[in-house]
Amino acid sequence: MSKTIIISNRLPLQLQIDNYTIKATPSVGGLATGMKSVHRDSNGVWIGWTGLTEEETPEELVDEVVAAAKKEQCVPVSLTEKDINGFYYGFSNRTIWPLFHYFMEYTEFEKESYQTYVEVNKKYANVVLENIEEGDTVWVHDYQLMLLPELIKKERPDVQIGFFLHIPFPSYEVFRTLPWRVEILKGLLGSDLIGFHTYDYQRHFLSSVSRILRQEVSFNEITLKDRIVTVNSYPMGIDYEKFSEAAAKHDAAKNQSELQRRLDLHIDSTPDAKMILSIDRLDYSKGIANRIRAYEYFLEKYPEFKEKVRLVMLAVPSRSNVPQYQLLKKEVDELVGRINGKFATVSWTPIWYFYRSMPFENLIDLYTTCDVALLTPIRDGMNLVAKEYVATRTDKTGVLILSEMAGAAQEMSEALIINPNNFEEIADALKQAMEMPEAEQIKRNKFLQKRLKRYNVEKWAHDFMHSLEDTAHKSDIVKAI
Ligand code: GDG
Repeated sequence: MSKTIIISNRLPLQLQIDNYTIKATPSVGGLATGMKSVHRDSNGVWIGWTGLTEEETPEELVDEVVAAAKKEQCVPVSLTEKDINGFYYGFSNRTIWPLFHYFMEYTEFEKESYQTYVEVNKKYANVVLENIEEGDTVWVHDYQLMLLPELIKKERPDVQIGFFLHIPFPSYEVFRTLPWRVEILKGLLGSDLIGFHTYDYQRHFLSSVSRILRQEVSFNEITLKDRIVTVNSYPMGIDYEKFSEAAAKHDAAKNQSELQRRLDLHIDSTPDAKMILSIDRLDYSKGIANRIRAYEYFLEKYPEFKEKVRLVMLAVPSRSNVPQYQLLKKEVDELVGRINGKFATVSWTPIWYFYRSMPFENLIDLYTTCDVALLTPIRDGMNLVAKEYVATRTDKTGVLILSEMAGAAQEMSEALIINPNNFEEIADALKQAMEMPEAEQIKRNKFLQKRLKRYNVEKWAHDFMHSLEDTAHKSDIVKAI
């Protein structure tokens, strides 16, 4: 029976060794939840890294690691500390991530880390090739594995390969600065189908292929010697039911939530103040520092809102080995301290700042308790948080303020769309959100929810897989000519 092989940098479960026992915890990210149903329904395997390096895994536990992964239909790729440093913290997160998010000044071009990226992509390829059987379909995910499609295709031209990029694909003028631009494009063209969140990323990619590789591109197809590569956009959805049901349950429990308790206890004795939510990984692409400055500007421009609003900011620790992330942490800590110091009164703290990750229930607590979500990425492939916030608004109230630089903005025009560099616009949107009549909030969210419910993550995965099946027919036609 043929199966689908999913490959991503990390497995959907994280393994840890505690006192010589292996513990598995499920990953919480959008990719993990999104692909769960494809993984479950396709009798498939998921290939990726467990989170444990070879150095952290005692020899006698290696088989147990494999067995723990196998229980969840996963196959681990074994990586060393050096691999992780060069491949993940190096080329993936110091070259590709900043470049593809237009942070040219943060982008490092280091030959050595690129070489590790090549080596590690080969390690993934070897595991894939060991697990492929005739008739299988392969779905590769994200920017850490852009060489993988070509490595697999070379050995197994009979297998259909799909690739999905979860981050933006930059414009040709930015992409062309990469010393390994040809290798990356050729790596991706090993796929039969390449998917992006938006039409713009798709367009940028096609333009790079035609200008850098001088390859003929017509509409959304690239014709190679022996096959056709299809390129299309598939905006990723969320597990709508999971979020809306959790929110309904939360509402019914009339909550003893952490936030509510704090307010009831009058720790901050302005319980009626409106709450503005901000949730992201602590990443420079998410525009967190800008957001705090824009909030400061809002309090200056509209002082009547002092003591009437509060920014609840969850910043989830991320990639803390990369210097830019350490600098950002320092900047955000200082900004929060400065603004709280500047505006706070005995009874009011303008920013509640949490630097940690939270369990799912607390996340739902934040989504359902906050009146406004303020998401201001400088660049963001999609931004699932925006979609999750809307999905949890069971009574349809709540206002989403969203950066036009997030892929999600293209499908969420009923939100208040802002330019994250324009503090004037953000301050005005905040005022508009504070004053928006409930009927208008409900009207906007009704449209948004309808769309999110219809195009959920299962539909997204299904559409991609369906298009991938179609590419097989196209290739048969090319071969026949
Ligand atoms: C990349 C692209 C694209 C966050 N904090 C906690 C937590 N989360 C969950 C959210 C959401 C996910 O993590 C974050 O997804 P985003 O889409 O917002 O951002 P990235 O992590 O940067 O993801 C992005 C995405 O891939 C998918 O293609 O949209 O543009 O950058 O699901 O709920 N979950 C829990 N605790 C937390 O503290 N449980």
